[in-house]
Amino acid sequence: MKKVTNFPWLAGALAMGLAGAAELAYADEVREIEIVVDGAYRPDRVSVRVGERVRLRFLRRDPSPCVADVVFPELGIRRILELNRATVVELPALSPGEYAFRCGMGMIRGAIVVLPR
Ligand SMILES: [Cu+2]
Repeated sequence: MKKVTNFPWLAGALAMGLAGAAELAYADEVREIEIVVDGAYRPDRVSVRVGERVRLRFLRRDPSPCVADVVFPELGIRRILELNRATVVELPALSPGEYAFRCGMGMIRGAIVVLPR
């Protein structure tokens, strides 16, 4: 028999059954969601599932200094958004609930909604 050690994922899949392996692959995937910043956040509500790995890409099209930073108050995250650039915010593992994000002055707002599995 050939070396199975070259394919640890295959050995793992056989050991845990294919359903379990599919679940594992899903957990390793990162879902990237683009949010365009142009007078508002579009979309301004993003739903995710508990356990889902999520990366937000804020694409700032709006030159107003109002939107120059984005803040997630409950998560202790603040990022400067450069104009016409994507700024990535990787979300930590979150419990079900709603987590606000807003511009530095709180004038435009959005929310991440974490749904239970
Ligand atoms: Cu603002």
